[in-house]
Amino acid sequence: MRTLPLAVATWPFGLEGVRRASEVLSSKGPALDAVEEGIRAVESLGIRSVGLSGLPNAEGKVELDAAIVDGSGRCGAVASVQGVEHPISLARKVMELTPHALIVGEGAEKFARAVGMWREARISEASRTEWEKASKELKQDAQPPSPWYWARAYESLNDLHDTVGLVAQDIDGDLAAGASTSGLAFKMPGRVGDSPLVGAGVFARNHRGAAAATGIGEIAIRHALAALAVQLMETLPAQDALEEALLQVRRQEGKESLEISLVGIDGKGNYGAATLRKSFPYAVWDGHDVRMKEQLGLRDPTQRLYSPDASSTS
Ligand code: SD4
Repeated sequence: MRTLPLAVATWPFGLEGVRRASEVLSSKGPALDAVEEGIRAVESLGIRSVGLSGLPNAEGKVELDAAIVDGSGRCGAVASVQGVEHPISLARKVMELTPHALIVGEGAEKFARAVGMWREARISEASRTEWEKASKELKQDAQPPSPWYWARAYESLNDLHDTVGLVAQDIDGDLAAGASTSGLAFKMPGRVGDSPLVGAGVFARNHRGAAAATGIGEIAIRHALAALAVQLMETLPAQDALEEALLQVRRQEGKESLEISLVGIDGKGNYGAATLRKSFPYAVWDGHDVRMKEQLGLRDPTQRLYSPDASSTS
């Protein structure tokens, strides 16, 4: 099958990722390379929610999560890893050089050293200042499982949108998905979100679809969200499948609005995005131009209000 190449990524910083992915795809590169290269571009931006510039955990350490999935069924991931500039590339090395799917913490750091990807873990000045401020507050009522502690971590999501999730389809119709994040700011040390968990934060199967999630990882984990969305793409176009997946989440969680969003591409080359927030900005390259789009939240549990406009599927 030959299709128009496509790349879709989460949040405004996703634009940079989609731009880089478009260069790879335009020169007939595979979707897997487009995902890795696109995410590397975002990891290099110096933002406070992806890469080494990300905000740290409750102990001031930047712990990174990332995964990459090839539509052929291969995958690799790293979690809670420190001192790695491009965790998405380390995830790809896990996929290509080891028989494993996920390596965490110190083991992932050892592996990073072995493949020349480790560097001394240093927190940026901006992140240190932010962490010092937060840790003073944390000390007042500090230890998990205090509800206040979690409130502080989740609060960070209000103005910091964390994960870069990127899905791509190449001219052969092959799909890939990936994600990279520093996770929730001031999280409990060792806490792992959805992004490095294949099926929760990312999933891809050729001919069926690819999806990536962003938001509160625990929600995506509870619902195996990316896998659910891709499963639904077997019978539904991307936009409907993503909305249906989030409607199921909303029904089961019993809450109208939740900090969780999805981007995806189905096997036929339609793309979409869905959210349980009020709105969700995402970036697209559809073979023509790179642009930002805004997806509005679902209106009520029985109805899809915001069906894709004519330009949101190709
Ligand atoms: C996590 N899903 O670690 C990530 C955070 C995120 O927008 O995507 N925030 O739970």
